[in-house]
Amino acid sequence: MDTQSQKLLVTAALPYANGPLHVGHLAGAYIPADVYVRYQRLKGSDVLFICGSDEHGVPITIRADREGITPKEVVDRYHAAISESFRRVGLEFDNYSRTSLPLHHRISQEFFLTLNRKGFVTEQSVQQYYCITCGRFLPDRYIEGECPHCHRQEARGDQCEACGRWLEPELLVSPKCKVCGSPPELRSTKHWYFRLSAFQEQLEKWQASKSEWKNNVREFCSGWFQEGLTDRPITRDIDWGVPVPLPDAEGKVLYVWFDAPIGYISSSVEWAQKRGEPERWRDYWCNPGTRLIHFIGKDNIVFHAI
Ligand code: B3M
Ligand code: ZN
Repeated sequence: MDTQSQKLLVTAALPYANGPLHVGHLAGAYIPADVYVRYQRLKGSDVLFICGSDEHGVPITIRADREGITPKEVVDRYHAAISESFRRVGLEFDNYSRTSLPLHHRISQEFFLTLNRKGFVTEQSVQQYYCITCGRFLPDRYIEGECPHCHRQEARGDQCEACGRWLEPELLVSPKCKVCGSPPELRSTKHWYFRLSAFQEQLEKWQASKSEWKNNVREFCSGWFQEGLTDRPITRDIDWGVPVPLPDAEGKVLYVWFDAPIGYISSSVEWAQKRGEPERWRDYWCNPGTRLIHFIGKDNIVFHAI
């Protein structure tokens, strides 16, 4: 291909705005991405380099609760600090956005509504822990208890950090609300699920065509395909995030891993708007000749590759 006209869309994982950047983040994803972008530009490639702060998710609300401030105050503080770190290191994104922007909320909601209209979202009733003292449903990370495998005491509802096993909150022995320490009770609530299972065949074929992907990424995906893709809940009962755009969804927000990858797109749209060429993002995102390259940490493989 003529490298002069090659369009490259390069993204670097959106850092969580719940703490400062450290050297590991810079060395692992951001500096390699920046080096790659500079190299491609020297070669004459047409590159759009996109990033932004990931401002939703339970780690942010947990920090806010712990410090007695609002999630908005948490993300304002760390978005500013992270942006400043990137500036001082000399990292130059074409756009550094943030997922709390109304633009990002609107685009994420459009994705949800399109999937819903096409029948890829289903509503399900589930049993979930509820804290009576705090008066709310508890996301997985708000629950702690004894790990059923290694018996460590403060295992989290989603994972035990001592033995590394993935958990479900209902598996914890003597679960407790992480905020107030009371034992929660199971209540029924409803959530919306993305029908990932419907895409197994299509995704498997697509992945098989990506011979240039790194081996560890391909193997990781193959493992998921072998186990079989299952439908995933894409909503949460917290009051910080992108509201679920349906009339009967009071108090529900989109799961952070549903909206965060859309952040790459909304950051590109914001870039185009700032240039006064609001449709320009389509030259990259809607062009079948574009190469999309993600710089990410290994914990993020599944959310980018599948
Ligand atoms: N906010 C970073 C992390 O898992 C996560 C990346 C989102 S990329 C769309 O540490
Ligand atoms: Zn509680």
